[in-house]
Amino acid sequence: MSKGLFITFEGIDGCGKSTQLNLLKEEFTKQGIEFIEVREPGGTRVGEKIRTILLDRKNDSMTRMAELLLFEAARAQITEEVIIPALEKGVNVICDRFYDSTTAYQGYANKMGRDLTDFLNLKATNETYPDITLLLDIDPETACRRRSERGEADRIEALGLAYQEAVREGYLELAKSEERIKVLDADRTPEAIYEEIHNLIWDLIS
Ligand code: T5A
Repeated sequence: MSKGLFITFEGIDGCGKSTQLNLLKEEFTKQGIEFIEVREPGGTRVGEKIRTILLDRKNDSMTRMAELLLFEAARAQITEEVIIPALEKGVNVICDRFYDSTTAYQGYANKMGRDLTDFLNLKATNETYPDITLLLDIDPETACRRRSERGEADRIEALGLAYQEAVREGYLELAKSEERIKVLDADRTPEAIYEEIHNLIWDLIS
């Protein structure tokens, strides 16, 4: 049996990942393509508890190392409990964020360093790599405007535009060295972005 396809969506907060992920889910469902959807941090009983701690604005004293290790703990749980078993059964996995988020947010923006984040990412995922990563690239002002229409910011969103700009730079730097990461201009209509995603995914499927 062939392994499932592992598809991840990445980008700064409010870049439109979830919107695109939903369009892909709709198309997979219509075409009878088997998949599961997961999100990070979260997606398991343990992971959702960790998510609550990570995003709670009251936890503003959380150290950078504690934050990094909590993201990796949630990732270790979902990779072993959900992602690897699904891929091994031949089921496609669509994931809203995976370890590239840690590289961009904790490694670059929080300056924890690539050596440390690469090491922890490999350990937490047991070297499980996405087949394709769709990086929705957008300027932080536009993303912030989109998000603000939705209500109060969580702990990480509340870090502001300069932080999101550093995250964006981290993602773009990372994309230069990773063939699997496809950089998409996210400042377009959802339909125009999705057309590009559709073509990339169907190239892989066929
Ligand atoms: N994090 C996560 C780390 O720091 N390290 C890690 O290792 C991991 C895994 C997760 C937070 O944790 C951080 C990153 C995050 O700060 P989250 O709640 O999952 O938090 O937040 P996000 O992943 O950022 O998800 P959001 O829901 O906030 O944003 P999305 O999914 O990027 O955006 P989406 O699709 O919900 O769209 C946002 C708004 O824009 C509109 C939508 O309708 C919506 O209102 N929109 C568009 N408008 C115009 N044109 C388009 N093309 C549009 N697309 C969407």
